[in-house]
Amino acid sequence: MEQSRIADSIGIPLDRFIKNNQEQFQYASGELSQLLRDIALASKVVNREVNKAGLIDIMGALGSQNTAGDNQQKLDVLANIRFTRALSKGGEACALISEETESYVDLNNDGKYVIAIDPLDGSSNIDVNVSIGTIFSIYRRRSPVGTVIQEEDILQMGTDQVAAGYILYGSSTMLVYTTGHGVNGFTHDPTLGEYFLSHPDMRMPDDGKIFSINEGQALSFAPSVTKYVNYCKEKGYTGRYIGSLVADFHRNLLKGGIYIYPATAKDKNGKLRLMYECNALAFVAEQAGGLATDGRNRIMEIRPSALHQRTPFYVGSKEMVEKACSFAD
Ligand code: AHM
Ligand code: MG
Repeated sequence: MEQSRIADSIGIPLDRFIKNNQEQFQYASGELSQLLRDIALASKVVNREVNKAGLIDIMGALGSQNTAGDNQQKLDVLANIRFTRALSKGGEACALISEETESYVDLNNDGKYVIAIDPLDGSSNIDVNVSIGTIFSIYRRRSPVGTVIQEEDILQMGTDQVAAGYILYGSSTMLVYTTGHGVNGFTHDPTLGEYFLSHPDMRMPDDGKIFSINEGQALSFAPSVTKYVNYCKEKGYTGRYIGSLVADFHRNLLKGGIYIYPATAKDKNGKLRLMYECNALAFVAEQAGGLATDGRNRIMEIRPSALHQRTPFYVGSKEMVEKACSFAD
C-alpha cells in the first residue's frame, strides 16, 4: 500500500479496511474478505470468553487431551467451537484443519477455501492470565467446488497461503494479518466492539537484540543451537520467553528478535505444528521483511505430509535468523 494511503487509513475499522483493499486480492470476489470478517467476529467472541476466564469457572483442564497429546483446556475447546461455527455459518470455507481435531472437518462443500487454525495457542498460559493467541492460515481449495475434498486441498505448502494472521489476546487484543501485500495490525476497542487499524504496514526490524527460546531444554539442543544461544549471550542480547508463540512472535515483530523452537530430546522434530502454527507466522514474518526456517529450509516450502506435522521453527528478524542458520551442523 502507498505511504499516503496508509497514513490516511490509521484508525479505520477492520471491515472498511478489508473492503478498501479487496481489489489487491487476485480472486477479488469478496469471499476472502468475508472469511476474514468471520474470523474477526469469532475472535471477538473468544476475546470476551478469554476476558471472562478469571470470573467464571471455565478454566482448568477438561481432562481430555488433544491429538498432539497436550493437556486441552476448556477455553481451547470453546475457541475451537467458536471458530468452527463462524466459518461453517459463513459458507466460504470447505474444510477446516484445527489443532483441536484429529482429522480435518468438512464445512460447506461449495466453499472455495481451506482454513488451518490453532484456535487458542499457548495453552499452558490460559489459566495464569498470560497472553495467548489464535493463529490462522487461508488456502484456496484445489479440487473443483462441489466435489469431495482431496488430500491436495488439505496438505498445501505455506507458499500456497492466500492470507494468514493471528489474534493476540494480550494487554490489548490485536488482529494482525497479511494477504501477501504487507502486514497490518488492528487493535480491538472493547467499548465499541470493533478492530481499528493501529499498526499499518508493519515491518520487522532487519536485526534485533532479543532471543526467545526455552532454555530449560538446553541440554538437549543440537550443537548448532547451543552455539547460537551462546553467541546471543556473548553479544549481550536479551532473553525473553513468554511460552505463548503469538506473544513472543508479536513482540519480536515490533522490536526485532528471533524465536526458536528447535528439535529437543522430548520433541525430536520440534514441538510446533507446521500447518496451523508455523506457516501462518512464516507468511506474516516474510511479508514484514523477516524470515522463517526450520534451521536450514524455508518453512513455507516444506511440503506437509500430515495434518499435525511438527517442525523446528526459527522465525524473526532477517539477520538474526540468517545468523542462527549459519551455525547449522
Ligand atoms: P500449544 O499449542 O499446546 O499451546 O503449544 C504451543 C506453545 C507455543 O505457544 C509456545 O511457544 C510453546 O508451546 C511453548 O512450549 P514450551 O513450554 O515447551 O517452551
Ligand atoms: Mg498451539
